[in-house]
Parts: sequence; C-alpha cells; structure tokens
Amino acid sequence: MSTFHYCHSPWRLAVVTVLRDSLLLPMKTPPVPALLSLAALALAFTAGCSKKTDSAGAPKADAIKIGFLVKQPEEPWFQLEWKFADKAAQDLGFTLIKTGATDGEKVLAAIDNLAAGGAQGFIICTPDTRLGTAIATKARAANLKVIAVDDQFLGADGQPIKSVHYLGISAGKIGEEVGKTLAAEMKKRGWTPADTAVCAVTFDEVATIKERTDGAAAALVAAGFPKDRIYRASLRTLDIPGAFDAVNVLLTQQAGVKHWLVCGGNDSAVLGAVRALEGRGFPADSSVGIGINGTDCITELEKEKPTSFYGSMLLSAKAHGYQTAEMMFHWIKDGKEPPLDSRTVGVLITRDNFQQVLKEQGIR
Ligand code: FCA
Repeated sequence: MSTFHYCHSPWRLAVVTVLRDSLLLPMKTPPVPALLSLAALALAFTAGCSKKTDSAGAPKADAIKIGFLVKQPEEPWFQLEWKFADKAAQDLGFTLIKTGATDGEKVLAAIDNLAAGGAQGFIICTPDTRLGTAIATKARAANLKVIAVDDQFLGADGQPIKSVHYLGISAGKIGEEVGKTLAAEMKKRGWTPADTAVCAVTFDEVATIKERTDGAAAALVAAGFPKDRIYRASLRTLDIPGAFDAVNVLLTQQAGVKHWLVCGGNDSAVLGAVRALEGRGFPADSSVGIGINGTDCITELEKEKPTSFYGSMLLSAKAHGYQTAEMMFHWIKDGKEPPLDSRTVGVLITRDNFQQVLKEQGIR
C-alpha cells in the first residue's frame, strides 16, 4: 500500500495531485527540474507523517485504522460483534471502520476503500467463504492484515485456508451440546422416537454451520435417537425467511410427525423453523427448538408466553468482536501476530437463566 494513505495532510494531497496531473497532461508537463523539486516536496511531506509513529517506528494508536466487515449487518450477532469492537477501539485509541459487506463485490470495494483511507488491517466475516483466496490476495496486495472471524476462508480446493488467521467457535462441540439437550428434553417430556423427528436446519456451504448441525445430529444418535428420523432442512439463505421456507417444505413432506426436535446453524435458522411449526398449527409445547448465538433470540425468550424456542447456545460476541479487534491492533502496533486458529465455546441459555447470563456477558 502506498504510504500516501497514512497521512492526510491537505498539503501532501495537493502535492500528489499536482504531480499526477502534470504527468498525465503532456501539454502542461513542467520541466524535469520542476518535477524533481515537486517530488522532493512530496518526500518532505511524507517525512512529516513520522509523527504518526513512536520512537521505535511503530504506528501510534491514534494512527491505526482497522476495518470490521460483516456479512449480515442486520443480524443482532454481528451488531454485537461491532459493539464490542467499538469498545476495543475506545479502550485502545484506534479508529474502527465498520462495513456491512453482504456480497463479494461489496467486500472487494470495502478493501479498496480501507486501503485508500489508510487502514492497516481488517477483520471479516465473509459473505461467501469461497471468496477466501480473492480476499487474502487483495489484502496482501494492499498491505492489509486480515483476521477471518466466525466463517473460515476456503481455498480453491474447498479446504480451510489455514494460513489466514481465524477466530471461530468450537462448532462441532457446541452442536453436540444442542443435540444432548434436545435428547434430554425429549426424555423429560416422555416422547417416543415413533412420534418424534429431528429437524436440522442447515446451510452446509458454510463449514462452521455444517459442523454445528452435524454435531447436534451425532449427539442425538449417540443418545439413542434413530438416525433415519433426522431430517435436514437445507437453507437457500441463512436467515429467518430462508429457514421458514425450508422447514415448511419439510413439514409438508413429513406430515405424520407429532413432535419435532429442532436444531440449526444459528438462532435465525431455529426461529424460522419455530415460525413454520406455528404456521402449521403445532402447539408451543409439542416441539423443542434450540438455537446457537443466544443473541438473536432475546426477544423470543422475553415473550410472555413460551414458544417452542426452548433455548440457545450463547456464544461470546465479546471474544469475537473485542478480542479480534484487540489482536489486530497489537499485530499492527507491536508486530504481535495472533494465533492462527482460536476457538470459543458456548453456554446454554433458557428462559430460566438468560436474563442473568446476558447481564454477566455485558449484552443486556
Ligand atoms: C456464522 C453465523 C452467525 C454466527 C457466527 C458465529 O457466521 O452465520 O450467525 O453464528 O457464525
């Protein structure tokens, strides 16, 4: 990345513009000595930027700009990541640039903007994990550091790009917790495998989502639930309407089921399923749904009358927002490289404990 972007003195910008214009317009090209002196001027102004570094040459905190790009800015989970990253920016004194990057074009444009605006790195939950190579290559060319959060980049071979720093969840384990809890709830309610089925609301294009629903299904099977009574509802879009549509199709296909155990990639997946069940006339106490995130189901748990949405595995939006921003800050400022792969855990929240746990986590 050009060093021009580190300093926004109007003087330097003016010099750069003059230099560029004069090179582009041959009619107005000044004589070579004039060009040289302009170049010298530009260098002098660049040197003026050194006040943006400390005595060891590291950038000062207030000269650090970090981008935070998320794939679904409307989802409370991502809003909370931003909120915690903002807190890190406040505590550490850097500038945070938040961008809703909902498709590949927006991601690439955002990286250009970050580079032009003088950022040194960004954190991203990509809208498509298969963009991994393109994002990593573009970031490298622009001299921007990258941390992938939540969704790990995939290479051309469909495998995770392990050389790109990543912070995500222990997806399989968290999914297993969901499965175990569903099995326990089924037992508590005295439902039998003959009148019960599992609806796994999934979006397998994203590995962390597939690992979550696979983990839940594996734990149910380990608890004795018949494998052939586990149905996958595959989403076209990972949101409530997407889940509503996919689960409606499944409910039509499996019309004889009395009780549904619902697991899914995240809260939205399970909320869409619960809305579909309600639409089909399933009473609230005839099914049990357990989400993942714990941040997108708060109003659901606050509803006066319980719905089939029993609970959720609360993830640490703070770790994903604050810690990734902090890691990026120290990487830029002190050259302290973060671990290549960090995983966070989840904790079950239900109507019984959600208010207290959310408070403890600084969410409510
Ligand atoms: C994925 C999901 C989000 C959240 C995050 C940790 O990006 O889409 O809802 O669960 O992982």
